[in-house]
Amino acid sequence: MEVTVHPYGKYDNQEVQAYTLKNDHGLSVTCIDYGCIITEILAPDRNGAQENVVLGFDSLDGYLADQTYQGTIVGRIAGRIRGGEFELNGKTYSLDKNEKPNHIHGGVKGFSKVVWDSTIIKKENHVGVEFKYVSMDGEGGYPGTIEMTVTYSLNNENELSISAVGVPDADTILNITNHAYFNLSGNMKNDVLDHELTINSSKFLELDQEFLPTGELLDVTGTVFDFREGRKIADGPNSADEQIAIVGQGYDHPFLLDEKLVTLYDEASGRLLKVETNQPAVVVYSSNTMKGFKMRDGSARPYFGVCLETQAPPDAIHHPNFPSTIVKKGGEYNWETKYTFLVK
Ligand code: G6D
Repeated sequence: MEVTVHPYGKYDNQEVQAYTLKNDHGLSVTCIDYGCIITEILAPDRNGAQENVVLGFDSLDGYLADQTYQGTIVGRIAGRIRGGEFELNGKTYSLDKNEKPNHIHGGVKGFSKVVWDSTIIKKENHVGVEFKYVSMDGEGGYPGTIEMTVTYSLNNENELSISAVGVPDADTILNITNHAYFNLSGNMKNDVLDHELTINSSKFLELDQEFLPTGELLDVTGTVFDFREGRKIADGPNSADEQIAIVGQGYDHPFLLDEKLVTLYDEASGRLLKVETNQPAVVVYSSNTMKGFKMRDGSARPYFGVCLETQAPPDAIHHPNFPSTIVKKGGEYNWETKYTFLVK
């Protein structure tokens, strides 16, 4: 296994480096210290052909201009916060309203839009990169200074483990996710409509016209949101379900996990992605309205990739019935998700 480092550009007068992690079985992961972005994952298909399975751009400029969070670590809060404000300990905090009138994905200078410090990791049974960033009190409008550490680690079992630790110096809220757009067809030769998604989830969150949770938990039974036995992603866009229509004719919904395991399978290539997490939910986003810009593998188009954003539910601070995103002063936030790349 090896780690290689190469220059990737400059942002805000800071050097941006790219790190490529390679194992002994044809799996490689490239990430950069701007936004901890995963820019490429080369994974073998059932015949051993190594192809890229994540959407992205072929230069830093593409990522700097990107408004769709391609490959990023999103935070402090992944998802939307209604009205761009919340109350904590009797005080109201006003956040960037970067999707007026609401806040989305950590705001103007969220975790996905800053350069992190990095240290490469070379161990006998894994290689990786440790990213660090100190989010100062008041950044984006959030309380407390948080010392963030995000670690990517690749081993010879074809497991890419991502962990995030946040240590705040004051009570705050924190709920990160990884916003990679997966497409297992290989070099984006197809869209993801034929991918089979399996999620052991009996409830998903109803969304309103602003894509924010209403607070209602809906039963998946008998709907195109029932992924318990596996379902083609196409079933959503082909459905007349009003929740599908409300988010642009696809999925953009948080699912509460009964089992913290999600699998994505592309029969044509044989690639199977297993996602295991310590998070209570996963937001499935089928890139419903993604269009109008160039990407590495062609023009962006709806259903070109699917995001499996493991996290606590969006806007949890406004829903006492959701898992909490409050982290107390002196506490420690821990987020873990492991991606295993298999074939069958
Ligand atoms: C759209 O609603 C979706 C979000 O879920 C996604 O994260 C974003 O695009 C990139 O706003």
